Amino acid sequence: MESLKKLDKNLVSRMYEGMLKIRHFEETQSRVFRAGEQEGFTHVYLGEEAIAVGACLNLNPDDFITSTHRGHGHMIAKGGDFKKMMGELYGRTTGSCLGRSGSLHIADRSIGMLGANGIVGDGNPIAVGAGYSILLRGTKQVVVSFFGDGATNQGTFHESLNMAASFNLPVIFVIENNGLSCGTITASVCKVLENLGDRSVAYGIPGENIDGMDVVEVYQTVEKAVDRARAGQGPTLVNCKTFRHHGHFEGDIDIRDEADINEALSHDAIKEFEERMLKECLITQQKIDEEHKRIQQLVDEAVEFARNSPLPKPEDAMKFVYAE
Ligand SMILES: Cc1ncc(C[n+]2csc(CCOP(=O)(O)OP(=O)(O)O)c2C)c(N)n1
Repeated sequence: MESLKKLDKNLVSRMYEGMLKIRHFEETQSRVFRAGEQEGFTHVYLGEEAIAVGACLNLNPDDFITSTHRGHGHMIAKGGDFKKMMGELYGRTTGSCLGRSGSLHIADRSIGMLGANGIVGDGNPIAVGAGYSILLRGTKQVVVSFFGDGATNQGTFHESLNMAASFNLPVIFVIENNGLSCGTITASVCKVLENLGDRSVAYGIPGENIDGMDVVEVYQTVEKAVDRARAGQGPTLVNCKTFRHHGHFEGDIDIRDEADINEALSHDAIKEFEERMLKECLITQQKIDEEHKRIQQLVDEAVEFARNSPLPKPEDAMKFVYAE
């Protein structure tokens, strides 16, 4: 593992802050959702923080991301505002989609977050569309599409990679490979699960298989892919191995063995990053404790803001509906 001292100090602290923001937001989201404070479904990103943060730290505000049903972490990493996000999760008018999207379709165009998505594999064609628009407009923007290992067996994955490769589109396809697709162990339906990045060969583009629990490795791999994309050299596929802490959705039965979960939890991306920073004297335990507290307070304020925000009015239900 590379020394953190070789990296820009500001980058190291942004990596840490980004991961902590997702961790505290999602732990709180899990708690308030299970307490019955919100409607619908919610899938949290706990455990996978290093992927969204490592990837998005390479992006500019006008770059785009597409996301999945597990989208809160991506939105936070792209600069999502806690209050607008909690407002949305509570279905309030102060939410980033005015309370109409909830968790599964949360979006914020002002930060280039084109949307979480309830349809598995559907972020990829949207990313290709955004990439094509960049090509037509002749800008230097890029798109990062996040999706799970389960989504790599959807037709949309293959169609999207083929089109992005053929047109040299500036899209980085990032697989969040937690080895599970709801209650299906993905290895039982996919022979190349470990090295899903090798599927890039079929489309003539570069592919990487990396440790998605190491924010530095994710950052550096996506950095290369973003450089290629901005230089007009086309897409890259990045397979990040990771572990999700909770069951598929909040309230779901977890199909995994408790011993396996505990073993995986002992390699937590954030804890290991804190240990690395402490070992290299880049942070003190006191500062770590203060950071956890500071970020939890921001989340708590966002929850209070959302709880006190108005619900949409029934008579406004047809507003912003484009088709009848
Ligand atoms: C087209 C489609 N098929 C099935 C589902 C039901 N479904 C929701 S999430 C999911 C599993 C997705 O697994 P993966 O892509 O690996 O993402 P993860 O949940 O592991 O982050 C499935 C099958 C769906 N929402 N959309």
